[in-house]
Amino acid sequence: MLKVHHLENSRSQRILWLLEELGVDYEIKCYQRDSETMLAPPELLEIHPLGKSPVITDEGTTIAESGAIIEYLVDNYDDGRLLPGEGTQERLAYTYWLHYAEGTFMPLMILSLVMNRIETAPMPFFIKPIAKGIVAKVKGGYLGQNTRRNLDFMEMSLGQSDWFCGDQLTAADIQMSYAVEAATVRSMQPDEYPKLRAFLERMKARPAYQAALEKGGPNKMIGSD
Ligand SMILES: N[C@@H](CCC(=O)N[C@@H](CS)C(=O)NCC(=O)O)C(=O)O
Repeated sequence: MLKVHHLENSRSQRILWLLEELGVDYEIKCYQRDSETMLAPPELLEIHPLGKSPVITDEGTTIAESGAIIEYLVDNYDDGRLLPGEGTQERLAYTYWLHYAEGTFMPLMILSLVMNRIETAPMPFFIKPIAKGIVAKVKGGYLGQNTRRNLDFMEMSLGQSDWFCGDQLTAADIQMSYAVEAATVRSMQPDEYPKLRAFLERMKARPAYQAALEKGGPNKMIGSD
């Protein structure tokens, strides 16, 4: 049976959500993060050389990287509901958002997480002003400007439609969900980006999303405390 190697509080939540939307039977093997470093446990290295999650195994094949997993699952198990038709504008948008989430936006969210961590890390008092100065420079320059530009773009792209590729949920929305959730805790003020927030509310209201949460356990976004 298809197995999801699921790391707590991680991107693999969206793979569970996709499998629930597709109605595929699967089993979950859960892994806990190291409570100090937040890294995945070494057992995940036995599944894939990078030791990251998500990873799935299906019919003797191991597949890592969310985008590749999503493409594999849609190719093999979708009946056409979560993938726009070939040659359409929606299909172009689908390909774009599927790659954009991890290729463009998540690196900004990781840098954001690192900067937030440096700001609050315990360190000798005489180092603190230097560290804070570096963080302020990064946040005020490259990180802040690029994050804002990307969030504005994502908000604008939702336009009048419910999902990133139009009025139908696609697997690209499932890929985007983790990126938008990460932004809410790392980069957005509570009163900003109403369309992105409404997107997350629509996601949470879906029975398949709730079923995935029930099976995978609570999913707390890292960077939310
Ligand atoms: N781009 C990869 C990122 C994979 C990734 O970084 N996963 C995180 C969980 S959200 C992880 O395994 N972190 C634990 C670690 O790096 O040890 C994907 O989308 O699959």
